[in-house]
Amino acid sequence: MSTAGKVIKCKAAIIWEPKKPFSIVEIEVAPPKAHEVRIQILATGVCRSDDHVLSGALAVKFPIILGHEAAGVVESIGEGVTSVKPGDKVIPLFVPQCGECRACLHPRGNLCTKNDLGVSTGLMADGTSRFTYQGKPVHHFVGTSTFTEYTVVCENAVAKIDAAAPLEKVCLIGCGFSTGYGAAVNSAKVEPGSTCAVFGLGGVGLSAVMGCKAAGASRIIGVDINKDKFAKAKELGATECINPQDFKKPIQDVLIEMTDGGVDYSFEVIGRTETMIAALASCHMNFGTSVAVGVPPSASEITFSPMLLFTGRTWMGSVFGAWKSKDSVPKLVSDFMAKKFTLDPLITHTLPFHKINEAFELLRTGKSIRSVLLLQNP
Ligand code: CND
Ligand code: ZN
Ligand code: ZN
Repeated sequence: MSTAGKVIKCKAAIIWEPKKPFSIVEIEVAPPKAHEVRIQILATGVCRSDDHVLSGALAVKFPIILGHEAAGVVESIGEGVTSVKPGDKVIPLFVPQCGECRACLHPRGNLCTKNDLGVSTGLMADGTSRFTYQGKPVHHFVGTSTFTEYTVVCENAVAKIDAAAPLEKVCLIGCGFSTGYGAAVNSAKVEPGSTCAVFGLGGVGLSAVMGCKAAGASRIIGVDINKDKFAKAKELGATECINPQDFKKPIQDVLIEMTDGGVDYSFEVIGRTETMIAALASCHMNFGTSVAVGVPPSASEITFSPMLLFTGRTWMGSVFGAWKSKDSVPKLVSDFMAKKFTLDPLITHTLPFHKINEAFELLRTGKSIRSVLLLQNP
């Protein structure tokens, strides 16, 4: 029996307040309104940005359903939806692409103004939520909310993908892989023969390593305080790895010495203000570019010497790897299907949805790269 047009009761992982675990409860998911799509989520990755909400670093409105790296199947569509239909395999997009705003129309922009990042409302475009628990609304997260069996997203925030794509793998194209890889190939535009440093070797940082390698970098230096990350980083293209805790001097001084004055490109993929400055200072003063990928705590500010910029360095940020999401995600999935890159080394754990708290513990203790939670059998 079709569920289209009806409220769906299903399981979702709700966070009630920071520093508390997820509770899996039965929620109600309203049908999609005009220009909205209801998706059955089948696989979702666990990214550090979700954990930034749990730790209290990223400010959102509670209660909330987190999750922004997923893949699923369209269950039903609202009025006026033309780009997807029920049964299509899709990836929700935490950076939408409306195609009409200045960012979408600019050749370089990808941060569509319809996004719900930064100061988040936790609501759909009409100012309401599609999720309720015991009659009370529950907030959405960055327009995706994938830690639930069913979610509702705006049509601008969903991309149709290859029907043959393995959802338990390509869910990483919804965030981690695309964010890191794109930071290297789109934001920095790493050139053949260049020297790169990647700070933070988690799922996003390792994807930046893969992007640097694909772009032809000849030296890729991985930087992490967890040396257990080094073997995988080397497997994916890092030529050397260093642990800041092994040195008495600041890591930027170590990198400047190792590279005759600084790297061509550095990437901060941790989300800490100190390492953002260290990454900037690590790149060459004349032509070095540093890309901030890690999500900083909402309330943080940075103080740094303006000489770092005055002497010629470039500092830029990169959200979702600078990909125009709705156009690029289907192509990235096709490239994966054509074996142009691999996702397997990034997926260290695959767990059933009810083990979501365990998956976050694996991330916090540095034991996982990416955990993928399976909601049904994809
Ligand atoms: P994950 O936690 O897996 O990786 C971070 C890595 O940094 C770990 O290996 C840590 O050991 C390492 N680390 C921690 N502190 C330090 C330090 N002081 N010096 C060196 N290394 C350190 O996280 P992830 O890969 O899932 O995400 C990385 C960041 O990217 C995180 O801040 C996340 O919120 C952000 C992000 C950004 C975007 C975007 O669009 N820009 C999208 N999703 C996630
Ligand atoms: Zn993410
Ligand atoms: Zn737009």
